[in-house]
Formats: sequence, structure tokens, C-alpha cells
Amino acid sequence: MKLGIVGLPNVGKSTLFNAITNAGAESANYPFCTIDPNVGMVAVPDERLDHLAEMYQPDKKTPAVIEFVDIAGLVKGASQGAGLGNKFLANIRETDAIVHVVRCFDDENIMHVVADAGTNMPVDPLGDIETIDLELVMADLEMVNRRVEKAVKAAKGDKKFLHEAEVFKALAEHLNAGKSARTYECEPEDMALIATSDLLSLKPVIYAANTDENGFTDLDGNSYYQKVKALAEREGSQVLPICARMEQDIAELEDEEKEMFLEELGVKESGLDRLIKCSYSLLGLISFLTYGKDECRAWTIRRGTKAPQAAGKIHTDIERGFIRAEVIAYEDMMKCGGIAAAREKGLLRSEGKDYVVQDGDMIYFRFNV
Ligand SMILES: Nc1nc2c(ncn2[C@@H]2O[C@H](COP(=O)(O)OP(=O)(O)O)[C@@H](O)[C@H]2O)c(=O)[nH]1
Ligand SMILES: [Mg+2]
Repeated sequence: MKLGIVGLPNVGKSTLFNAITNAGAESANYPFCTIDPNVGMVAVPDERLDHLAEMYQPDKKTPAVIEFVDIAGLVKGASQGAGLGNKFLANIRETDAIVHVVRCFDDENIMHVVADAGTNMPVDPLGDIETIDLELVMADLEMVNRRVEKAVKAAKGDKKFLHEAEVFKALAEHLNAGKSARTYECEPEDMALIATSDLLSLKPVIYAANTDENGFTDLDGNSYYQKVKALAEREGSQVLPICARMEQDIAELEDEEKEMFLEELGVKESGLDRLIKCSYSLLGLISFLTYGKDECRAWTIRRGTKAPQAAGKIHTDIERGFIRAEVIAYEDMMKCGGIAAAREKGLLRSEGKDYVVQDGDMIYFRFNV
């Protein structure tokens, strides 16, 4: 799973990205790393996994991970090739969702750049969002127009392509009005067809409103943040206040120091942890857990995945030779105070190949190959 961090220059993308990769580097037992300077992996925080690891003291504890990409180079005109233009857009195309960092802080020492690098503009979160969105929409429009042309041509040989041409023509009109594919409304079958086209403006978005320390402690009084929040509500997107600079500091702390620091701030989780969790659920992802002396691990699946396919995440042999899944819900295990106690109460279930795996299921797969 891959998330692209996008936004105008100087809004705090790299600061946030550095916080993410720093946090990753600290976690033991997993090759978190900066894969290349712009790609980093981070563990999905999961108290359930932490607790299982405390119970089992396994040789290895492996969290679920998400990949983040710091995508630089987007300015006004990128879809026409300004900045890093097309290279940047290609990078976004490869992601599953977008974290759109929006500048919600004042600082006269840091230029607010919209188009060309030499001009400082007043801070304007909604204007920034519109600028970025419009570039994505313009890039999409070009793609959709090409798709219409192709479908029209194909329809000459086979009438079934007429419908496809109509669907994309209607979408092109929507984009042409400067609106994101995300907000386009149509029949589910048509949307499924549109979804095959890998559009940038169709990707789910989280707005990360980057405030400064003061703005972060008084969000109600932070008019920049309030504007972004209202916009996110209107378009049904997620919004998360974050102070990238502070996150960078937090990410450098040891676990214990981190807890103390957060306590002082009066928050339970760092903004980064919230961002990761929010991204995870935005993508429709859940985790199931495997446990034992050698390894405790969280595995990522899409909501709705059935037991054999979940097993296939561990190994294709387990999917192929799937017999059954022995499942305890983590919550049940906790209520009983342990696995043995949960089993005695009959809470360890034997599930077959049609079982839809739930978030927090602790699973032992029986298989035969
Ligand atoms: N005052 C202030 N400066 C910030 C904040 N977040 C980032 N910056 C600064 O803004 C500048 C640009 O940040 P950077 O992360 O490189 O932006 P990018 O171009 O979006 O990657 C850097 O000097 C950061 O230290 C913040 O919350 N408050
Ligand atoms: Mg940067």
C-alpha cells in the first residue's frame, strides 16, 4: 500500500516525510528504511500486536506497514510540464491514495510559493487545494479525452464500445468544469469502468492541515484549519490537523520520552500515528494477527477478504491447501484474559473457506499441501 504526499512547495511535505521515516527507523525487527530518498516505510501502530508480543515474547514482532512517497515538484502548471510536471504526475499515478499537505501556518521566513519560485503569496489553504486539484484534474482530462477517442474508434468495429465512449465523454465534461473525478456521480457499473482508468483525481484524499505549534493547540481558533475542515466535510474527504515540525521532533524521541511528551500535550497519539491509522482505514484495510513463540505479526488485508485469501498473504501454499481457520477475536481473548480461557468458553471458532476475516481476528490456519 502506497500513499503519495503531495502539496505545493514549502508546505511541509518533506518535514512530514522525515518524521515518518524517522519513526520507521526506530522500530526494531523490520527493514523500515528509506527505500530511496523519497520512499519510506512505516509501521501501522497496533496496540493489539504490542500486547500479543508482550504475552508471547516472540523472537520476532512484525507490524503491518504502509509505504509513503514524498512527491515534490508540483506547482501551478504542472500538468502542462511546469516544475517537475509529468514526472511528478506519474509518481502520483502509482499510489493508492493521496495525503495532501496544506499550509496552515504563518511564517514570513518561509515563502508561500504557488507558481513561480520567486513570488511570495499570502497563505491561502483553500486556494492551494484548488491549485493542486486543478493540476490533477487537467492531467486526468487529457487521459479521459484519449480514452474517449479510443472508445469512439473501437465502437466503429464493435457497438459495445459506444457506451464506454458516452461514459467517458460525460466524465470529461465534469473534469472540464474543474471538478475532481472523486465528486462525479454516476451508476455503479459506470464508476467501475471509470475506476479502470487510474485517474489522479479519483484517488481518496486525506488533507493534512499543517499548522504551527500554536495553531495546533488552538484548532478552534485556527481559521486556516477551519476552512480546510469545512471543505473536507463538503466533499466527504478526511482531514487531519498535524504539526509537521513537532512530529519530526517527536519521531526522534525514544518510546518512553515520546509518551511523556504526548502526555504533556494532552494527546494520546502522535499526529503521525493518527495519520497512519487514518490512511489505513481510508484504503479500506484491516489487520488480522498471527501469534506464537517465533513470531507475532499483523497482516494487511482489504475489508471483505475471505479466510483462504487472507491465508494467501502468508503463503500461497496455505491458500492452496486451506482446510480451516481457527479464529479468536482479539477482544474476546482480552475479555477472557487469555487464549486458553477463551478456548474453554468456546470462543475459539473453526471457520471455513467462506469466512470473511474481521479486523483483529487472531488466526491459526490449518492447511495441507
Ligand atoms: N513555522 C513553521 N515552519 C514549518 C512548519 N512545517 C514545516 N515548516 C518549514 O517550512 C519549510 C519547508 O518545509 P518542507 O517540509 O521542506 O516543505 P516541502 O517543500 O513541502 O517539502 C522548512 O523550512 C520547514 O522547517 C510549521 O509547522 N511551522
Ligand atoms: Mg520537499
